[in-house]
Amino acid sequence: MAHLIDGNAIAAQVRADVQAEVAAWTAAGHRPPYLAVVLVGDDPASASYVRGKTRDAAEVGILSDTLTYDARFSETELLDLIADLNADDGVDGILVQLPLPDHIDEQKVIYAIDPAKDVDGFHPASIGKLVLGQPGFQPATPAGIMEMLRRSGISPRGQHAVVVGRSNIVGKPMANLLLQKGVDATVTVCHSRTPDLPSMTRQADILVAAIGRAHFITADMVKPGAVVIDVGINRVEDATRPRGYRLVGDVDFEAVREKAGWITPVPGGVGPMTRAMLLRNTMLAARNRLERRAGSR
Ligand code: BQF
Repeated sequence: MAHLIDGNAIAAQVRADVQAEVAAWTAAGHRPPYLAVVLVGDDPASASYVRGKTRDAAEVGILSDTLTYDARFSETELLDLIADLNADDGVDGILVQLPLPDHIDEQKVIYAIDPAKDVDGFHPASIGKLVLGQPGFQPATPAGIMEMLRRSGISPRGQHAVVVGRSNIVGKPMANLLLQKGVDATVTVCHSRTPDLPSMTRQADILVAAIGRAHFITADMVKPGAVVIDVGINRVEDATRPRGYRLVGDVDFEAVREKAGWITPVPGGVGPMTRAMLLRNTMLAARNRLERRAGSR
């Protein structure tokens, strides 16, 4: 039976660390870090993610506002808003909740955010630094997974990590973090068009599942004793639940937990870590921006 990696508990540790950093920061006479959150459209899941993020921010002493617009908000209006937030010295971090409505080009929006305020780590400048192994904003989900491994005492050094999924937000940055000097995993990236996926995943000492399909990773695809990290958040119908559905990951949890050495649950695994790493990036933004202003004087 696998050890459970408790994302709620580890995220609470990270929040406590950020809370202490924020307290020291304000005690030194600085204003608290400030995060601007932009929510466009009426996707209930997005609204719920945003509420979770701003609740966590408040808990650790980070100030935030959520700027909410209906789905008719235009791309131009959004780009103008981002320009205003970029120019506002009181704003440390800018988070535009994804996905955006179809008439808005996400890439244009991501490029428009000042890289110094890119707390989601999606700007090409942030991704470039990550790939080059330089310090900067790291996308919260893969950064959260690295933190979970560290705090669980799991070292990727010399391990074969197999990442299933090649998104810009999870799969690609995850593979790059595992490849970093000092982390030293050997990394394979697989995706929906990989032939004979089970033969690949069975080679994984560390398996990261970021496919977006419920129960996709079955026990026969997992090496005995492997570390299994489940990034999926999928709704499956469940008449016994008040909302008529429940959340499951990309991993067939009940079967895989019998075979794996370590496993993350859904909910309560990677998701809470994603939220916690946003707080860390926001503290970093406040620190870096102050340093930059001091340096330019
Ligand atoms: C948990 C996201 C798909 C598309 C856009 C805690 C989150 C999720 C689950 C969360 C996600 C997924 C986020 C749990 C942020 C992760 O207890 O298991 C937190 O807030 N997430 C998002 O902002 O946009 C998404 C998934």
